[in-house]
Amino acid sequence: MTVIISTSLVEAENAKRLAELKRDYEGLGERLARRGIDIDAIGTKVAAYGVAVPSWGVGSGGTRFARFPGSGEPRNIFDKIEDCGVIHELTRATPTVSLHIPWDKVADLPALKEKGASLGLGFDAMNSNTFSDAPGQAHSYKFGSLTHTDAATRRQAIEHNLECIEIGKALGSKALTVWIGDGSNFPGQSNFTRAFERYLDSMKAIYAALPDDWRVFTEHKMYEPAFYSTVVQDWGTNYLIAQELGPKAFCLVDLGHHAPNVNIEMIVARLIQFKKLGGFHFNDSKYGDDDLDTGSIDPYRLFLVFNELVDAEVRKAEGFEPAHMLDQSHNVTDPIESLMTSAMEVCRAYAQALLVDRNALEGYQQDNDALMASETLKAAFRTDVEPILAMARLEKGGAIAPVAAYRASGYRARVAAERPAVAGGGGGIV
Ligand SMILES: [Mn+2]
Repeated sequence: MTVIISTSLVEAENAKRLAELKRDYEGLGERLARRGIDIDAIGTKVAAYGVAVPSWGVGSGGTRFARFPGSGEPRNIFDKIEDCGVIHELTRATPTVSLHIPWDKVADLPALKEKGASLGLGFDAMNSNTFSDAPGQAHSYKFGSLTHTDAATRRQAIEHNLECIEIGKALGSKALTVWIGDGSNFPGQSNFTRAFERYLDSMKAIYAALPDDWRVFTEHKMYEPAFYSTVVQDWGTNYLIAQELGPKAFCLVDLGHHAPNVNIEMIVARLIQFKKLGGFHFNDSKYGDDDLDTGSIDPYRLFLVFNELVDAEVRKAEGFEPAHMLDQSHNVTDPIESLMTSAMEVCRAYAQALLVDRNALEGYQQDNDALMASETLKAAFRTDVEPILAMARLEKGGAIAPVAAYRASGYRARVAAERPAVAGGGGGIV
């Protein structure tokens, strides 16, 4: 296994913090024991948890106004995989990478697979891109892709998704995520019913090529780039798609793809109940699809989503196997630091949700004790689980304080010297 950040540096960084961590862990263990919770059992579950890193997240993103590149940005997928390797080495919580095609297209797929394996990384869901035109493609997606009025354009978009499946097969991926930007900017521009019929026909052609052990995740998004109507605009349409396509089709929930104040955790519960929750794109938002760092704006909402996930996990809900991925765009931070912090926030929400006293909660629900039901969730959310997360990282060979260890390593300055700045890049909002 290749090590990017020196093991001795991580050990030296951990040594500075080990005594305090042990005291904090013991103290928390004692407090949790009083609530009837075994801290080691929580730690074991947290240690087994992983979230996929988006390959497109390790470069600086941008807005529709400008992109401000950082130093040492990855130039290609091999550089991106190394950055993802750093994130996993220090957090031990991101064992897989989710690729975006054609941004991450390479001629030598076995070399890419081998590169991932050398860093302990596997490949999560493949993401297709028919929301922008690739250089030299025959038909433009300006007016749509899988739902385009022109059959040849739809065919081209289908073929692209089939290619993503083939690339994924070579890398050991087991899922395809499809998000399209198709929609309209003017009332009357598009026939809602015809467009959705064309979408279903296109997706059926993609679904037919899906290997037996694969799943397809369709991702809804309320608006943008289309500003009047979007073909796959909400979870209701998404559920209809998954139903129409069949048992290998599931809905993907990107936390930023809803109207403000929508009860996302309730959508999650519904999709679990009807066995169609495929996975997540974790991020956070204030106004729209902001793609901010997970848990940076509303950590309580993230916790409430995980509360539903743990509820399903505890009762062993049938067909419950969601894929967990981050999907963020980093404009003002070092993407590696943002992704490490976000992965830890997801672990934190999971750990907090594991602390919910579910028997007590059920009793309060049964008795219509609204205040105590809410307080039961709050008691879990208010618990500082950092010692559990840090101990899990330490025991798996990671860093007690990943961002501090990363800064001490000088990795960014090192790659800045090796990687000349490139124009453009594959940062984006998806
Ligand atoms: Mn997304």
